[in-house]
Amino acid sequence: MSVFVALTEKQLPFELKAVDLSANANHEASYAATSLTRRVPTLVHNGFALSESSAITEYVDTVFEGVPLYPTGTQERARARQVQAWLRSDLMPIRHERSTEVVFYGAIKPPLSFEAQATAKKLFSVAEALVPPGGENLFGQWCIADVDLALMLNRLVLNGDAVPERLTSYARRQWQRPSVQLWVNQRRPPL
Ligand SMILES: N[C@@H](CCC(=O)N[C@@H](CS)C(=O)NCC(=O)O)C(=O)O
Repeated sequence: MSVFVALTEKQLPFELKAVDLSANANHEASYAATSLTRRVPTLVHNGFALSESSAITEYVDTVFEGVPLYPTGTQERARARQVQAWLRSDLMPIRHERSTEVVFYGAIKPPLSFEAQATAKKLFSVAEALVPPGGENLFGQWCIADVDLALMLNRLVLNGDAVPERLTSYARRQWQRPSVQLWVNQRRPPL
């Protein structure tokens, strides 16, 4: 999602190729030849292939003009990277119990375990410290870390879990961004 949004925000022409993970297509020789880590997403640009979404969005922001994907200030930029790295390496109970099926297929999952509830509290306290009251974005101007944080919050919001009002409004506003809506409304194969 973040790579799709990044390419769309930059108004770059690109071709999207789906990889069937359920058929282990990411381990086939043709895919492994482009993705060192055999994971999705992988960007291929002028023969250069790169996996790991935050590495890709940084690359895209560095190489292409247009809407900035990261804040321009050094410290805010570092903070945006911190948010991205944290969201990708922590909060596993939420990711397991509120998979992206909730977000992109409208699935509703059973109540959160105690562990996931504790994880949600941690997410809320970090997000409340970062999202300015009444602010639309984390760092004034929109950046790609807003998409990542909104996705994590929407795992809970869209399942109907209790989420602080301010964070719910933030996640819902971020979700209305046209590049995000383009991804949300992509045709997806049935589960
Ligand atoms: N931190 C990575 C995560 C990538 C990732 O977990 N990709 C999953 C699908 S969402 C994948 O390729 N799974 C297949 C596998 O690891 O074999 C990123 O942001 O790109």
